[in-house]
Amino acid sequence: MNISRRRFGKTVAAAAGVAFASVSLPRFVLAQSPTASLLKFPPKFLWGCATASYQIEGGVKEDGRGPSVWDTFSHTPGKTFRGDTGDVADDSYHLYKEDVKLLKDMGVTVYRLSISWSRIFPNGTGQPNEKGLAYYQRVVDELLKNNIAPYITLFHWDLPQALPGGWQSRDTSKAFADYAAYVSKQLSDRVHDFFTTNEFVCFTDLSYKNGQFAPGLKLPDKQVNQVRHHGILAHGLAVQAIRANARAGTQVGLAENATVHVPVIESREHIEAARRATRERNAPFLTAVMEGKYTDGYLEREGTNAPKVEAGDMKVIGSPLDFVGLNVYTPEYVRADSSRDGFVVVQRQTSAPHMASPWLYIGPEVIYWAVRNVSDIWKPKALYITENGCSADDELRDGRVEDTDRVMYLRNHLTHLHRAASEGYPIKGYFLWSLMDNFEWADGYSKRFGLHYVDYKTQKRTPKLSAEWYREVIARNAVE
Ligand code: PNW
Repeated sequence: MNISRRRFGKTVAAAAGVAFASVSLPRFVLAQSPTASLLKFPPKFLWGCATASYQIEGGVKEDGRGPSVWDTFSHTPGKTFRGDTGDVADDSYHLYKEDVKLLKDMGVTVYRLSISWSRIFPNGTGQPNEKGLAYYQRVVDELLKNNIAPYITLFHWDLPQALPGGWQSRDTSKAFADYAAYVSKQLSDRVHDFFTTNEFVCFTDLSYKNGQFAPGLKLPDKQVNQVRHHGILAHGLAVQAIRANARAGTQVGLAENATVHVPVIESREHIEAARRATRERNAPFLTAVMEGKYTDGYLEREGTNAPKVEAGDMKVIGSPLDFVGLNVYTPEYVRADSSRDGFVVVQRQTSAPHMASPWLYIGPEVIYWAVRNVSDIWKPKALYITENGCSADDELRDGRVEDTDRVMYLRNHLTHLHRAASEGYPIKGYFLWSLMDNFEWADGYSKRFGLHYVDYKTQKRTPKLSAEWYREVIARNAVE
């Protein structure tokens, strides 16, 4: 039986009460007692880190890699901070053994990395490039040698530039399925877990509607909805392609940054409002994937701008998954109201605290509600936190980075994740974003999310205080 955190707390308090009554120990003894202060995770809980190909690899012209939309975009003046590009990034293309060692030193047992599609298919389709595949085989083998299980994301935004029309074209969804089929066939002898796509909203809306990510377009709503449809269709087709081509037992899911709705007060009406908001406000993405249909609300709202859907698409999109991965960063607060939707998203206070990235508002309960809302609505078999972490103004002083603010951020999030685990939600593991500082997309190298500080001039990696802290968490399987 799962004992809830609250009940656990009461039990501990009661036991402590007895101890206090008989020997009247000073209070701080309780605070230092390991059993009273440690929040233990389930015995087989998986602790990991996450990265993405274009953000860490560099080696963009190496071994026959074709260009991706992010090469083109980052080399276009004005698109990224100070014109930063992923040409070199962390040079993990060459330094991957060192990076595996960083993982090993922290004691992580799972690592989420992504594959650059254009290393494998330089033109997006056609003949595979064996040298590109060989790189990932080397990385995977190095991980396995160190008892770290690779979890592979097939698409983390670095779309092959050569694909005509990018995600505006339905053919791109099919090309993605072919690529997924090939990679999963080649790697599933050593890789057990695959994620299809990472964060639909980022490679659709942010890329084709807001223009802040590659390819930097600002299309009208109707075309954006079609791009979104091609994104989720690509995911569904890839799920089927992996099931048809990978070794039996291969596990498939996706990594999605669903908008997370937190009830303003934990009461029944607001909890229900947050649930309704989760379904409706993720309608073009996770809701469609989990339900195999667009909600009536979405179709009504979009009207004539709704995407063109071909027969069979929604069934493909709703292909059953083995797990759902959630990238969790920032909360939206919701309250119940009497409107037709039954919820209202509360405007953020101007005083709401955030980390170094201005969008990264802090609300650690977000991770609990991410797991709970998704579980309560769709009952996935298993869940992972596929990303969680933060940017901070890290500075190397006397060889150290004392990122106490990142530790604060992480500690609080893990406390709320612990609550989800102790209430019995099927949360299997946690991938911290990120192993090391890297190319933070349009923000270039100006924002650092790593547990390891990277000196981009020398490529030296230095563990931050947070890496030391994470190692303790993993060793104890608990957060303090
Ligand atoms: C995720 N936002 O992206 C990505 O999966 C990572 O590649 C990225 O480095 C990480 O989070 C940190 O940003 C996001 O503006 C990018 O809300 C932007 C947003 C959210 C997530």
